[in-house]
Order: sequence, then C-alpha cells, then structure tokens
Amino acid sequence: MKKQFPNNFLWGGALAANQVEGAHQIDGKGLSTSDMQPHGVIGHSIERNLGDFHIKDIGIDFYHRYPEDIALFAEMGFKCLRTSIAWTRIFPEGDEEIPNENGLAFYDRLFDEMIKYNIQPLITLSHFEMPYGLVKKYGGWGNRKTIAFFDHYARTVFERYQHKVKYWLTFNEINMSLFSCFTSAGLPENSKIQDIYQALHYQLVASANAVKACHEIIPDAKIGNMVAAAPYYPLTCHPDDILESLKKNREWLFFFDVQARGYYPSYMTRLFKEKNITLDITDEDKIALKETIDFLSFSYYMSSCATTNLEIIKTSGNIINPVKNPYLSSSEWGWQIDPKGIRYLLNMLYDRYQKPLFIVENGLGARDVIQDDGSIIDDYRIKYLNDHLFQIREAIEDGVQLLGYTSWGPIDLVSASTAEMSKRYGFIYVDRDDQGNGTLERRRKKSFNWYKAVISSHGNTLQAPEVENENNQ
Ligand code: P53
Repeated sequence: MKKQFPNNFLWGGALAANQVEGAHQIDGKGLSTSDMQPHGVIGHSIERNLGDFHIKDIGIDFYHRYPEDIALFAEMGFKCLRTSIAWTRIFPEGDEEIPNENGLAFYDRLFDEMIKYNIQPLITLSHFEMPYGLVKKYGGWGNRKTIAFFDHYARTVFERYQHKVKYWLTFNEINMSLFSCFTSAGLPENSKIQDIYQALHYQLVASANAVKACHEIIPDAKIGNMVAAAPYYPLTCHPDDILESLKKNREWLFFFDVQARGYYPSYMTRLFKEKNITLDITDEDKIALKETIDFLSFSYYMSSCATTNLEIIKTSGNIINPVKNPYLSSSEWGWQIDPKGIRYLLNMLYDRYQKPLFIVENGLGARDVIQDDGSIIDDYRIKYLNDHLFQIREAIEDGVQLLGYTSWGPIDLVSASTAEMSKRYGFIYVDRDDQGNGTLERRRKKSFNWYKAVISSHGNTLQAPEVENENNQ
C-alpha cells in the first residue's frame, strides 16, 4: 500500500513579519520589541540608539517585494503561507483606539496576493514582537491591561480580514519567554520566574480570548496556538533521567495543556509551590481559559536530552538544547538534527490531545555557497527536509491527523536568535549579507525544484533515508 499525504494537505512555508518585511517605520508603523534588538532575540534586550544598524530595518524588503516572492511560492505549488501581522503596523503604540489604516491596507494587499494563487494565509497575531509603546508605558505583558490592548488588536484584524484569512495562530512559540522574556512579553531580561509566569498567564488568557473572538467573528475559521516543541529524551535509562525528561517535557507541554484542555494542569501546582510562585489568576480568567484551540501547532527543529548528571558536557548549541545526544549530529548552530523525533513528537501530541496538528515551522539553517555558474546546490537542506517529511508521512500512517506543513523560511530571511542573513533556510536565495550589503535579488536554489516536486507528487518523490547515520556514531 502506498503511503501518501492527504490530498487537501496544506503544503507551504512560514515567515514572520519582523524577519522579512523591513519597512520598520514606513506607513505609520510604530517600533516593536524586535526593532529594539539589533543582535537577535536571545539575551539582547538593549534599548536601541538612534542610528544603530539593524538588519531587520530592511529585512528582505518583503514589504515591497511580496508580489515577486508570492509568485515564486506559487510556482513551487504552495497551498498555504504562514506569516504574521506586525501589531505595530495596526496599532503603532499599542494603546490607540483607532487602527492605522495604512497598516491594515498593507495586509489587505498581501492577503489578496496570496488568494490570487489559491494560497491559504495562515496568520500569527504576535510573532516575537509587541509594540514597544506598551513596554514603556505599561511594562508589556507584565501588566494585565495588555490583555485588553491585545483583544482590541485581535478583534480589529479578525473583523477586517474575516473573508480572507481562515487559519490563525495566537502567539508564536509562547514558551520561548521562559528563555528570553523581552521579545514577546516585553519584560526586562533576567526577570524573575514569578514575573515571567505571570506575563505568560496574561498571554494565555489573551490567547483564549482571541480564540473566542475568532470563533464569534469568523465562524468558519480555525485558530490554533504555537509552541516551540523540542521533545526531551532521557539521556540514560536511569530512573532519575526518566523523571527529569518528564519534567522537562512538561515545561513546554504546559502550554498545550492549557490551550488545548482549557485549564492549568495539576503538576503546575507543585512547580509553583517549589519556586514560590503565586499568580494573579481570577475566576474570570479561569472561565476565559475554557475556550480551547481548534488545532495544535508548533515548530520542530530538534530534540533534546534530559539528565540530572551535572558532569555531562554541555554544548553551547542552543538555549533549549544544552545536553548532547550521542546518536545525533548537529547543525552548524548546534541544533541537533533528529528526523525520527518528529514522528515521535506527532504521535505523542496526538495521543495526548486527540486534536488536529499543524507543523508550522521546521527546517535547516545553513550557510549557502553560490557556484561559479550561479547555482546553489543545497543538498544538505534537501536531505534534512526529505528525512523529516519521510518521518511525518510515517506519523500520518500511524494515524495522526495532520493539517499541514509549512517549512521555516522558504525564502532566506533574518534569523531570530542571532539576527543573521547567513543562517539561511530558504528554497529561494536572497542576495544580502550580515552587514546589509547585497542587491536583495532572489534566486532559486536546488531545493526549490525539489520542494515543488514533493508538493506536486503529494510526497511520492520523498526518498527513504539512505543510511541511518544517527545509529552509526
Ligand atoms: P533562528 C530557538 C529555538 C527554536 C526555535 O530560528 C526558535 C528559537 C529562537 O530563535 O525560534 C523559531 O532564526 C522562531 C522563528 C525563528 C526560527 O525558529 O534563530 O519561531 O522566528 O526564525 C529559527 O535560526
């Protein structure tokens, strides 16, 4: 029997406004937290000085070049394109009553362009940014008032785009604020864990309110959440490591638990007690949280290992991936490559929630080299994506209900953690370097035609992984 992706599977790619659009102060846009972090989102909450270089000020100039880019996505056969609305284009300071019409009009043009090619927009309300005005005046998500500002923003865009956008996400990688709390939550870096969970609670309430508003305003739409899902394996079969992996997985599963089930899981009571955390959770909040998401969506780049053995060498690869798995290789940025991990993850989530899933980010950040003839032979990227999609198809065969797959950065963009152009994910190359030099010209890589063939064949062109390299080491 032939294994296939469903005919209505939403194949595509994923972007974020702050990593592609540029035009950071055009047509009335206000400054966002992302505009304040010239060096990336991890550990850099510095306030920006006038005249500082910031690669995202121009990004890949998607604000002006989107028709060309969407035409290229259509050429690859995309059924879906994930991007985000920059909240600061709609409400520049965050607390205005009247939205900025120029910002609203931009997304009308953008969504119309997608719809022209039958590409479904999948739209994130807040992707690693919020109005800096709300941070200065109210302390960002540290303040309960931000729930109301977000609600006004969400309702404004649901009303405006109700006939164009039928797939929505609330907060991108909501759990990342546990590691880097300025970008999405607007909290000072090194905030106390109590303050971070409080801000996250307000976001969870705001997310549930947005789900409710979306259901009211666009009854035929589906709305999901977004979690950075990096499953933890126990490093050894020592019972301490097993328990540690349970604990580490609950750090991110917590966000699915609340958003998919509608209440705080009981294990958090002990965690909050041990960390001396007392949260402001009202009865109204508890009622609000009951509005649950229609599908679960997440990014998947890597798996991690959990251990209580402090002697284990730490790799400096990634803030959420410190312990090395001896069976896996890593990307140049230290992200452990684990295609089978996505099959495990999909099964684990479907077993736990029995709701449709949507993979809204997955991909390999790598340096690309332009050959003398102008071509870019990105076989490493093809292998990474092939091996992951192969395992995703296995998971569908296992019975998992999967709505779609949007690979991260189908066109090269500015990386989030390190604000680099040279960490590339795209099927389409963009001529721009880390210093901002380059023509911004677009160019198809080898993976462009590869992905096109995967989509048009419903995955039939995928190859079985040649060697199980992770078992050879
Ligand atoms: P970059 C860390 C770990 C996993 C995913 O990341 C992460 C991060 C934070 O960067 O973020 C997501 O660009 C995020 C995207 C981001 C993408 O992963 O650092 O949702 O905005 O670009 C890849 O290589």
